[in-house]
Amino acid sequence: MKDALIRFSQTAALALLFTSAAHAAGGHGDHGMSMPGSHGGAMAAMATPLGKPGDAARATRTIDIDMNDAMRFTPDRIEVKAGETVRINVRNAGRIRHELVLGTDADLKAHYDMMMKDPGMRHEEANAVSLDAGKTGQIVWRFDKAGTVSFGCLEPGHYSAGMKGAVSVL
Ligand SMILES: [Cu+2]
Repeated sequence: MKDALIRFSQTAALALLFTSAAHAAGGHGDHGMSMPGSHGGAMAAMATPLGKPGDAARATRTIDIDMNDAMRFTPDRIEVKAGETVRINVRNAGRIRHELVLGTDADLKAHYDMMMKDPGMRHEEANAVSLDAGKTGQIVWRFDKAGTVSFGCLEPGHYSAGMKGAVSVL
């Protein structure tokens, strides 16, 4: 356990270093990063191509997505039509906690950095579902605009291991 904690601190320190380096490098300016401390609700309220929480009664279909301990979503690519409301039925097929958070890449990255510093954090917003082993949950979401909406598992170590996917809004 002590080893694990030390390893985690190192990982967190590395993540911080990387974040600082990325900020120092600058020159992006192509996306509005969430400000530190804005975790919780801010994502859904932001004006992005993300879309918004949907009305379950208007859901046109259900899309099943599995999460597993190989740090993968299955499927990791889904397609929806602009204006469509879908029910995303998420199942944790693994033995450890996973979550599915919908967002822009910038938001997911920013939230992931926060999760690395505060691993106990749980996502309870409408754009996320956090599940213990064997559990299922749902996100009902309305995808408003054509483009790509990302999703990822922000549990420490998962997103960076490639636990991510994308919704193509056509
Ligand atoms: Cu995960």
